[in-house]
Amino acid sequence: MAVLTLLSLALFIITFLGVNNNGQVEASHQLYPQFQSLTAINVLQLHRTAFHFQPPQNWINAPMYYNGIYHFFYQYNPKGAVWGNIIWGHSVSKDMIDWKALDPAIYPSRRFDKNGAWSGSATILPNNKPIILYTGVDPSDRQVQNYAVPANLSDPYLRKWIKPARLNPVVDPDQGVNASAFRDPSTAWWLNGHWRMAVGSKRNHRGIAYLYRSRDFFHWVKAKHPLHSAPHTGMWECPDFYPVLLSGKQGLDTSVVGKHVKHVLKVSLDVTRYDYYTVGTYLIGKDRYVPDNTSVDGWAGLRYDYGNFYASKTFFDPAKKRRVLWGWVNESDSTSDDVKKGWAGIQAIPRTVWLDPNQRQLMQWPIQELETLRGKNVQISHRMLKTGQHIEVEGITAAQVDVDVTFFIPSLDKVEPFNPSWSLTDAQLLCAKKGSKVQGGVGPFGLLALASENLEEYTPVFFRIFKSSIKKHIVLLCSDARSSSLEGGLYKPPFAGFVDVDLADQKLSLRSLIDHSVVESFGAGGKTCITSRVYPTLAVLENAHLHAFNNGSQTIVLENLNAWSMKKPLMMN
Ligand SMILES: *[C@@H]1O[C@H](CO)[C@@H](O)[C@H](O)[C@H]1NC(C)=O
Ligand SMILES: *[C@@H]1O[C@H](CO)[C@@H](O)[C@H](O)[C@H]1NC(C)=O
Ligand SMILES: *[C@@H]1O[C@H](CO)[C@@H](O)[C@H](O)[C@H]1NC(C)=O
Ligand SMILES: *[C@@H]1O[C@H](CO)[C@@H](O)[C@H](O)[C@H]1NC(C)=O
Ligand SMILES: *[C@H]1O[C@@H](CO)[C@H](O)[C@@H](O)[C@@H]1NC(C)=O
Repeated sequence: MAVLTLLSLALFIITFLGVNNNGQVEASHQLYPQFQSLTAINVLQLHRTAFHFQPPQNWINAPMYYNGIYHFFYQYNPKGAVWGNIIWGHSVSKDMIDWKALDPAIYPSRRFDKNGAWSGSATILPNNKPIILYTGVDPSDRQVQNYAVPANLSDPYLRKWIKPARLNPVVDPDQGVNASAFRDPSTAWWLNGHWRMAVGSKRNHRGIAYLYRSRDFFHWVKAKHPLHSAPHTGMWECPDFYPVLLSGKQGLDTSVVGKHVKHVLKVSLDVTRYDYYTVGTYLIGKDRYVPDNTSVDGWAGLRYDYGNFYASKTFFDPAKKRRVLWGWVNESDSTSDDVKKGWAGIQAIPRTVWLDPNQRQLMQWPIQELETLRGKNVQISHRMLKTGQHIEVEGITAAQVDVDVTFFIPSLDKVEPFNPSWSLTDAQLLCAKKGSKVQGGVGPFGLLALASENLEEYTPVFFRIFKSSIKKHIVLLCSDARSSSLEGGLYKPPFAGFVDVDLADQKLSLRSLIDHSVVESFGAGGKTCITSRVYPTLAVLENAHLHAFNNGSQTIVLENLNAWSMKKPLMMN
């Protein structure tokens, strides 16, 4: 029992590689041997984000907490801005805002990780000792699970990690496990005298989270049944399994079970490159997880974020009693652009996650610490937004801003019908069709981020409301990158998600964190989140503008808008 009060240190590390049976490394990402080890000479600053975490240069993708310090371990290429030479970069912070980079924590050095030190997670053992489980690639190119421990627990930054030869690897892929698709051990949880962890895998097209049990953390035995699996979902990367309270925003240690909680299983689906989750029940007797019948299990399921957001992990932060989600946001430009920029990949702003009172989905909100970066504030209240009207938010740094707005919808009479032939599982298709330019009934209304002076470039983030026979109202949130840049050769998708709200109060809120080349948005208080990467050519630095707009036939009231110019945190390298 004492263990339940001990805390899990979550460490989030990601793996993007597979190794095929010919022993050839095969990445989900393309490999670029010609660029892999080029040293970036110039780090281009134009689209570089200011308040989102990124290492000084090069390609990153992943994130931890222990004894008052937040640790972030990430898959990092020290030699170039494309995937390759992957080691565990390590940065530390007291608030997840200001960061200090340390020497790499883990890099290939032993037989059991000779060909790669990929993602993993951390757990805090009962004596308050952190331990990392990670995937190593051995000389036969098999994916094995290893452990690493801090060399000196008195060092508050846990700078040095050791990988004892004794007992490593702790898990070998057994008969029946595909050794080329067996990675990303989760944070372990303690239950009935055993530690448990999930490891991502697949068999044919079935995605699998294998379950392993151990008494001592070093000798692991595969359970007869996986924790969960689902057909036609492909490889499951970075499985994350944790409890959430039925009500309230407080987070829970990973080992908590009981009638007062539900469980969440998140998997990163390698085939679609999005992070999906289900809300469900952990059947303790059977040691299996079963999604609720309100959660779709697969590609049409709920996503943490409907934009660029992958390989995320959560951790329980005991200091603030919250569960924090951190995801990796890749670039939407080309590999050669990344080489020119000298950097690629940022982290989304860490988000507090909790169960929506409707118990069907999670809620997400930027950690409160972000607000310490808020500088100059501009407020606009009670303004009408008629059809076609824009209101510019002046006096803030529109390229680096936190904006939070509440719209009031005076009438829902003009809501446009939802054509039954449209897909209720593919919001992006609907956003592509309807966009911000096609006039609607109620909506499109929302924000125009990173807009150039004459609107040659802009990224609209907006709502559109439909009515249908199935459900009274269908609310769509879009973050449409199609007009974001005059530059060609970029990935400019009209990202979108549905928002599960009843509109009884006739209000919809939207918060966007705009940071040069990223627009990270939270619809309806964090019910639906979308992160877009955009690379304007005109709407840069002081030439970027921010507007609220309405292109629906129904007048909308901009009830309250607050925008804050954002300061740049310290990211010491
Ligand atoms: C461990 O870390 C502490 C605090 O930084 C330091 O004083 C001590 O010398 C370190 N011990 C070793 C063996 O490095
Ligand atoms: C094992 O995984 C690899 C990598 O994804 C895949 O190429 C291979 O087909 C899988 N083997 C089997 C038997 O499913
Ligand atoms: C879903 O599950 C709940 C109980 O968990 C049950 O009451 C309900 O009837 C189920 N709905 C469907 C459509 O199966
Ligand atoms: C609003 O609609 C008009 C007419 O279609 C279009 O020209 C304009 O670009 C739209 N505004 C936005 C923000 O998309
Ligand atoms: C991010 O980049 C875009 C454009 O290249 C790809 O389409 C996405 O699949 C990719 N996302 C991830 C998680 O790798």
